Amino acid sequence: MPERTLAIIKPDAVAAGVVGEIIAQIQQAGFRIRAMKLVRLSAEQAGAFYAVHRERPFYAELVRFMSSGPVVPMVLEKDNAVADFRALIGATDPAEAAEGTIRKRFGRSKGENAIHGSDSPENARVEIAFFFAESELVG
Ligand code: 3AN
Repeated sequence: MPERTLAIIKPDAVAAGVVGEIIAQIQQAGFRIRAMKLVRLSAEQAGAFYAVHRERPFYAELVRFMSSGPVVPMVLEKDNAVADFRALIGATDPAEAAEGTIRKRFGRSKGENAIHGSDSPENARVEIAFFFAESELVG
């Protein structure tokens, strides 16, 4: 069975109006979208999603940013989805991301870097359950 990962198009990219371009790149790279929605996270929800980072110096800024506007979480499916999606999005810092990656194309800074991707299959399962009920996964 193909692997699943969680992607989130972040508030900077939604505000910039590049959701369509990012989805096109994801689909052209061979990922199937199994679930997707537009949501505005509360600070509490953003804080819970990024709880593993709560000791990091950028945590408060990360929570503020991720709750600053709508985001587009989606469940993506493909063989090797977690690693392949991390490659498609590029390094955390857009300045260091490889040419053609989503963060290189659309990210502005380490914080406002356009898109999130799960970093392991285990975290993907937890992150998918954070946003979607099993009944919302289709196709
Ligand atoms: P990635 O999303 O590439 O796995 P992590 O897990 O190190 O990166 O960090 C989680 C999120 O925290 C990043 N996507 C980014 O938005 C934010 N972040 C990471 N480092 C910084 C930083 N130095 N300053 C501001 N935000 C950061």
